[in-house]
Amino acid sequence: MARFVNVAIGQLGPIAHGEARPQVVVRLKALMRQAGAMGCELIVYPELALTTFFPRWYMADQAEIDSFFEREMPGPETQPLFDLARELGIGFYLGYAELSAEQGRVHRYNTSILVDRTGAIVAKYRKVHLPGHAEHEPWRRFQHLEKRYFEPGDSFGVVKAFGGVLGMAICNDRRWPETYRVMGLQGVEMVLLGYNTPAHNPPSPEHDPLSHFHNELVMQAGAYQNGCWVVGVAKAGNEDGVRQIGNSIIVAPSGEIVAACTTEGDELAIARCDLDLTLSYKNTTFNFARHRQPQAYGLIVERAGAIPPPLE
Ligand code: CDT
Repeated sequence: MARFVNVAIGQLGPIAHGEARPQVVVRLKALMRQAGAMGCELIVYPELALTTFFPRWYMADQAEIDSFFEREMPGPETQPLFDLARELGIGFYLGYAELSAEQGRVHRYNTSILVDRTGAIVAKYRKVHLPGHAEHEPWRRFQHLEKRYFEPGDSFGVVKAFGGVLGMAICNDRRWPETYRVMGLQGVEMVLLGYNTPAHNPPSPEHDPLSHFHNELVMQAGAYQNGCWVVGVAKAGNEDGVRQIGNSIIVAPSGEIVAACTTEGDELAIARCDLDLTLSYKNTTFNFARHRQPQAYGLIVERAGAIPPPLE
């Protein structure tokens, strides 16, 4: 029997600094209702989808920093989203800043959750590849302080949900082939990922005109090389003076883009994703068991930075 997942991209336009959680949740619910009206069973929202992208500011006051974090999920302000999910029978991926206390220590992560059609959280993922920097760099027009505000996560898991094997990643993770391959080795059939990508990257402005190309390139390659669907969803537009790319897309296991947003605002795009389209890739060109040569890949896990051979 064919296995289809009707997936919606729930792209968000900017969330202003002063926009309160309940206002944002109203926007998320409007997109969820549209997705329901179009027959979708899963909607994917962006990274840090409840607030502005706060790592663009240097903050020294911990109380101010923590005002962007969620201490519980669902909490009183996010519960209405879970209630609507249950009412409509739609699951969702949601990115948010997580503040948790574990073994007497406070931890802060850039997190996403997967919620099933009953409104239950079935998986949680903590962003592994935190981009940017940890100290204030005043030369930048805006900061990218994820390395200051978050700890990295330590794994890429997958979960059986929506009739298939699903995995999650967040923003910068999508640029790293290891992200997809670690999940590919667990049989992932669909990777969900939200992002906030500034149209301008202060350390490498020469890449700016290529930001859509790079966005599509990495997700298309990740999908094809692992025979899986990839659903990439932006928080887009001019957010507090910083423009972020949209370019949200759904990529098939062939590497082809099958759905895309065209604006930088709140926007839905949908696709009927046949999970069995993964099979011809997983069973032929990317039959891992048959073709991979792990004995040749040792450096991948032994070494982080590149060490070129010494000069003659
Ligand atoms: N949020 C996030 O991870 N953004 C990064 C920006 C990279 S430049 C510091 C991204 O990969 O889009």
